[in-house]
Order: sequence, then C-alpha cells, then structure tokens
Amino acid sequence: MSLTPTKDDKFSFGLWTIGYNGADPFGGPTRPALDVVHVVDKLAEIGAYGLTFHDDDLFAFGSTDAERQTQIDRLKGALDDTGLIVPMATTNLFSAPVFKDGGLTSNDRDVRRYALRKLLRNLDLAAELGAKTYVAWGGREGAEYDSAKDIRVALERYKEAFNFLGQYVLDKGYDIRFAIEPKPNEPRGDILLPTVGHALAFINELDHPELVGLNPEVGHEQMAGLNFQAGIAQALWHGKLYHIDLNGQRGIKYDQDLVFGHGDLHNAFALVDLLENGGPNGGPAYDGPRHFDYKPSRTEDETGVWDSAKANIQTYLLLKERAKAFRNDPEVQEALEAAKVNELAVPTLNEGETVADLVADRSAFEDFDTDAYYGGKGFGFVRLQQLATEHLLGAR
Ligand SMILES: [Mn+2]
Repeated sequence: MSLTPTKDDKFSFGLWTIGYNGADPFGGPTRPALDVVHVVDKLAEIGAYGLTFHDDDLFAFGSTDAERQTQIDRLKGALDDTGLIVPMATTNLFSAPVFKDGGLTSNDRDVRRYALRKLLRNLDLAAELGAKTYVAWGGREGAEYDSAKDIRVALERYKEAFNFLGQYVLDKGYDIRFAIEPKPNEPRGDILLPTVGHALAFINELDHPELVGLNPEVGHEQMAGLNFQAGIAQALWHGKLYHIDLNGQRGIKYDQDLVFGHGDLHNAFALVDLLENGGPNGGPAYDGPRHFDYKPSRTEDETGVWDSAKANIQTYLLLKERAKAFRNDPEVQEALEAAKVNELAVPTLNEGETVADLVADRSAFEDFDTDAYYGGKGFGFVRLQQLATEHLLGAR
C-alpha cells in the first residue's frame, strides 16, 4: 500500500537529517555530504513541504560573510524553484569547540555572549526566510559532573537568554515563537531541561511565556523511559506544542534517530491518532509541521537515504489511515464506551456542587459499594488495546 503525500500534510525534514554523512563516535563518514540545492529538489520530489536547518548546516562554522551569503542565495533559489518553505530554523550551539561547555549556559561569560550573537544572526535569517518557529535544542547545555555546574545559576542564565530573545522578537516585530527541545543526555552527561515536564515548568518562569513552547522529540522522551504520546498530550493540554520532532527509538539507550515508527510502533500509532484525531471535534489536535528529525542509518548509501526519508512519510500516512479506521470502527466505539474512556470527560462534581453537597451525598460514600469492584466488571482496556493492535496490523 502506498499513500501520496501533499503539501497540506506539512511534512518537513532537517537539512542535517538526510544530510547526515554517517559519522559517529566510532567511525568517520560513510557517505559524501549532500548539497542543499539537491536536497531541496529531492525533498520536493518525495512530497515534503518544508526544509529546516541549523545555521552551520547551510554554511560551515567560520564561513566568511560572502560564503554565507552564497549559500543563503542558493537555498532561496532552490525554494523558489520548488515551492518548498522553511517553517523552522535553529542555531548550532553544540558542534564547534567553543561550545564544549554549552552556549547560553556555558560557565564562560564570553562564550555566552558569543552564543547570543550567533543565535541573533540566524534568527534574523529565519525571519527573512519566513520561519514561524525557532527551535532551541541545548545539547551542550549541561554537565558531566555535579560540582562543575551550578544548576540553579545555569537556569538563571537560560532564563536570561530566553527573556532577551523574546524581547528581541517583540522589538523586531517578528512572527516567530521559540520551541524548546528537551533531551535527557547525549552529548552531555546530563542536559538542562531534560524532559517535556522540566521544560514546561521552566517556560512558566519567563517574562514572555507565550513566546516559548516545546519541540518534543520521540526518541528524547523515550531515552528517559517516558511515554511520548502522553508527553505530547500534556504539551497540548498546556497549549505548548509549537513543533514536533518525529523519529524512532528502541528503549533507553543512545539517541538512535531511527525512522518514525521504527521503534515503539504502538506509541507511534497512539501519537498519530492523537495528532490527527484528538482535536475537540475529532479533527486534528495539532496543525503544525510534521517534522522528521531522524538519521538515515550509517549502513545506507544515497538511495537508502531517500528510501528512509520516504519511509518516514509512508509510516506517518499509514498510521494516519490506520488511526482513522480505528476511530470509525463501531466495535472500537463500543469498546471505548465499555471502558468508560468517554466518561472521564464528565466533571467529577456537579455544576455548582459545594463541599457540603458532596458530603451530604450518601451515594458518593456511605452507600457506595466498593466491594462491587472486587470480582465485578473490569474496564476492558486490554480488549481495546488488541483492537488497536489489529487495526495497526491491518487486520481490520
Ligand atoms: Mn534525536
């Protein structure tokens, strides 16, 4: 079965994803670098609508102004030729040696000031290219040793940076919001704002929390043993899902960046069901880019790179189709009803009910038969999960 993506599906890829040359801590590149113009042409061909990038993906760190401008102009030409857009951009504050102790939270103040300037420069470019989201993944913002980083002070510097950036965007009149990307570890031993929950709490401490949301990544939450779909549901509940990084991860280990769905497929199914069918009227709960932040495995040649890029799109579309079938199945609807999934939407208290009213309600406590729950009717959650599994496997 093959499904055809359209621009309305909003599939986007990072330049660093398909551009990954296979280098890892144990070996060098296994593929040559890909040119940005070629990448944009190929992405358009496979049905993507957007390209995202770090500054250093487009023009190498240390490029002259002229070299930088040449690459920007080449990207703009390719975007014009294909109709692709740049929905998101971000800054590399982790690769260059200067960032070995982080950028915005380096212990070295001069490095922090340099990091802010590098960030502002690419933020201007993002605005120029029409990006609406600016992602902040602080991969080097952290430490290996507890005594080496004062976490409370580092968070103060992080806050200072986001307040400064928020004010900059407001002063410039840019239509851009920031999206923090949590990750528990790698490359640092421990990274600041390690999970969705940590980042949500941090955002509440900022001067302009409305300008800052989240860009959660499947693998990053799963590296911490967390349920990604549940984290996304909470981010949506807070109104903070500004962007999303889709990929695959197999449990608590190094960041694998596999193709979306090539990890916890059940959770990927639940995630797509949430994004596409979890809205207030059964429609989409999220209308931003479906952004793939994966790495084509080191074993692949360029054909394998594009096969894996297409695999992300196909898996997403298949899961979307499967989730729709799941929602439309009368047996599933009956199982959801039997499991009281919909009853959770009924407020626990009656409208206007007071403490006295609840205490006076003998049916709520004195006459409530808790014994009936021993040996009584179960919820049938396993049956529901099996129905989901059968839809996921295409058996229904
Ligand atoms: Mn990752």
